[in-house]
Amino acid sequence: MRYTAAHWGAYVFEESVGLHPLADDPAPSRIGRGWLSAATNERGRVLAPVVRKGWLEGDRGAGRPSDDFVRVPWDKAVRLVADELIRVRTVHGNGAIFAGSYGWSSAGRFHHAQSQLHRFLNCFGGYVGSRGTYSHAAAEVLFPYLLGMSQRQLQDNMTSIEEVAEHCELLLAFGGISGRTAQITASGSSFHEIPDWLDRLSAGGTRLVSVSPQRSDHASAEWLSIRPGTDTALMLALTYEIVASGHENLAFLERFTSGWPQFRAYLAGETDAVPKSADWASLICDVSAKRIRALAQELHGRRSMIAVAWGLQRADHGEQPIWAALALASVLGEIGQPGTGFSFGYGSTSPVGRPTRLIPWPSLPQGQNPVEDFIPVARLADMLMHAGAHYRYNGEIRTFPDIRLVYWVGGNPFHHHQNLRRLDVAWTRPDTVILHEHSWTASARRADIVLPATTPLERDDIMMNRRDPRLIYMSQILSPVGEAQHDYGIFRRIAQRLGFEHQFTEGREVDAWLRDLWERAAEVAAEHRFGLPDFERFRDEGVFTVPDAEDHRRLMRDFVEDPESAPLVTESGRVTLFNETISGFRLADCPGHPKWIPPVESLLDAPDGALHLISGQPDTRLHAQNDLGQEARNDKIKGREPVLMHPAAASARGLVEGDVVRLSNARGACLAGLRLSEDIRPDCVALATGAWFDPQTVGGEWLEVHGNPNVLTIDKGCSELSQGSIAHTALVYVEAWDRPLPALSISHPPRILEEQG
Ligand SMILES: Nc1nc2c(c(=O)[nH]1)N[C@H]1C(S)=C(S)[C@@H](COP(=O)(O)OP(=O)(O)OC[C@H]3O[C@@H](n4cnc5c(=O)[nH]c(N)nc54)[C@H](O)[C@@H]3O)O[C@H]1N2
Ligand SMILES: Nc1nc2c(c(=O)[nH]1)N[C@H]1C(S)=C(S)[C@@H](COP(=O)(O)OP(=O)(O)OC[C@H]3O[C@@H](n4cnc5c(=O)[nH]c(N)nc54)[C@H](O)[C@@H]3O)O[C@H]1N2
Ligand SMILES: [Mo]
Repeated sequence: MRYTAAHWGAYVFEESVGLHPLADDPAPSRIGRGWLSAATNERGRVLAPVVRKGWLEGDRGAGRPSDDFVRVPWDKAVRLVADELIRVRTVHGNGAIFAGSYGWSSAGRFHHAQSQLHRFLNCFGGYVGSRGTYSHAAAEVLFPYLLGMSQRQLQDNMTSIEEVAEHCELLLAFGGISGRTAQITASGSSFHEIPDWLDRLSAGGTRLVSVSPQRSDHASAEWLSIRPGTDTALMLALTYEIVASGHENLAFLERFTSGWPQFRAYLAGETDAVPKSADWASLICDVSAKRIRALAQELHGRRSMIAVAWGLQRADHGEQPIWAALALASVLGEIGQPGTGFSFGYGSTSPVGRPTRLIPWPSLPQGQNPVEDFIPVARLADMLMHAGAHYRYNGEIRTFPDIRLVYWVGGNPFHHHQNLRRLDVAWTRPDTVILHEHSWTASARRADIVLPATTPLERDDIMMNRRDPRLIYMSQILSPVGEAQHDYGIFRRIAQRLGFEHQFTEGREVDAWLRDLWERAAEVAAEHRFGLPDFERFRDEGVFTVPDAEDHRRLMRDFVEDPESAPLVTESGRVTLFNETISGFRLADCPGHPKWIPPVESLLDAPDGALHLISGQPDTRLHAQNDLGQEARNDKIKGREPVLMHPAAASARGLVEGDVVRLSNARGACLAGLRLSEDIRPDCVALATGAWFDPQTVGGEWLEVHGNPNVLTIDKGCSELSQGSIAHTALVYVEAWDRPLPALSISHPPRILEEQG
């Protein structure tokens, strides 16, 4: 039997059936159903190396993305890439090469695209990188100040969901806990336990209250429908009401936190004359004051967990809901107790809180990057547009580099970035964009040199996830499509031309690298007191199951048991409810304690007819991956991405289910297919991310015709502290589209010319 794996699960391949999930996966992801059809859809695949015609003729960017491509032989493509790298390095230096290359690429350990690129460019003298993620940039910057740990450490030590099921009486989940997002585990997973766990929670008597603009997160939870972007106000009010009724846990606050007096003064309104009461918050968050007060009383009397989904901080001032939630949990004083306290990211991906032993499996060594410069990941367009400009980030004043060459492997900025129309303008600035892709994504269409990569189905690799009890040998299942090669092979050829092949490959073929990874994995296993089979056996059997994999964590348990001997690595050794360092940065958009700051755009001051746009993760695919696969296509309405709207909002606009609608705001406009649902607030619409970006000129107007929400989102940082993406903060207008439906252009490859002579 041949196995393979993806971020959405592990699979067995059989010629007659195709891919099917492992038999004991309790809730296989639907995303896998679209994988094979996407990978084998030749109209979606990059079949050969191509170069933009204008670029070949000397144009340095202006023709992106409208030019045709010219198909070139591999040797020529390799030469063009090598020559251009040399030119840029010679004229501008390595600091002019941007290779942050953010993106999820595929699950295998060896063919991890971004690691391959970074290893390659480190041999070449380095590159400007990026810091943080689109997933949780605000959390990454904030948690070290608040809790003295990185987001990763926090996640690794997250209280086990089993403990929550056993001990928690009230799970208050901001942003819900959703089986939709729990389909995914970065770098692969052999099972999906969250839906099961949610069922057990309710069966076991844990009350789950989901605070969200959408009910969809968990059917049996109580739904507290909140106006998006206002959770901080609700959290502050819950805290205020608990204090007002004299139920704050002073013993916990005094022993385990610092800055309570400053934060309490703000809550009480001593600093701004605004007590953060339920009456105050209810006008902001649209939850009744009575309900807020009742919830405050329910919380303090019960063993409760304050859970925050990642999505909440992907918003303007995204630091605040995290900090306010932590403050609420501190006032309740149950942090570090079994199954209660504070959590971040349950369900946002599957492994958060997974009761499985953490094993730090090895990965591909990337070498050292001699260039120190970086940007916060979501400041991409700002960097390209404003070389030399200053900006603030995490207490520093930094300067945007002058980028002449962009090299991207394993990511899709024209999926993930906000305000794509702006990015399209910024993207004309660099001289050259080089990209490896297996699919004709919007980013591939906007590159000067596109090199065809294989998908994981076309090569061997190993899935080794730090938090999965199984290791999977990913066997090649398909022959490479067209002239596709794996990224390692591509880099090897370019490295050869540049004269550092041996440094890049260390003389190893793929098989030797996989064996090397396996040998290093065996050392890690030995440290964890178990053995791995030899490589051949693992390859033949396809699966290895880690023995005694069960492990339960409890966030901040040691600290709470003994704060003197296990202090947090923060400025006070405790949870900082007021943080001197952050306060010292003097940022208006992120002061020294959790604070309600109205978002740049929100329903609170929305013009008539405006709706809040939620653009979360798609149920049918991973971001923009597999958008041409059957599962995503079957879900579309007249070929457009479905947008979810409340029936009342639809009838007010004369719209019915199945209509094509136009969503617009000052930044852009897109079409989508209307789907009605009572499970969303009437003042919100939800359009998932990931429909392939397909801008066209229709009737003289710029229009994205497929349903990509990032033509509507705002390209601005959460704050000058974290500079994270604010994808969830945007207002839109929705109206009927009664003009002829423009054909999609992204379901066909771009025009590719044969090279002349
Ligand atoms: N509006 C809005 N926007 C968002 C978000 C949101 O919530 N709302 N979420 C954000 C978040 S959290 C994230 S993480 C980002 C995700 O953004 P991305 O990670 O950029 O999105 P993907 O579609 O997963 O892009 C990965 C690309 O890698 C390619 N690929 C896969 N395997 C390989 C390989 O082996 N080699 C090469 N060369 N390429 C490969 C795939 O074809 C795909 O195009 O999006 C962000 N954007
Ligand atoms: N199927 C699928 N799963 C995925 C992914 C995918 O592409 N497809 N991507 C993975 C990745 S990279 C990431 S980072 C995670 C992201 O995981 P999350 O960030 O948790 O996912 P989102 O869908 O962005 O948001 C979660 C929920 O937040 C709610 N929400 C939005 N705004 C607000 C608000 O202001 N207040 C409250 N209370 N709720 C709000 C939305 O209704 C949404 O249901 O998902 C992962 N899982
Ligand atoms: Mo993400």
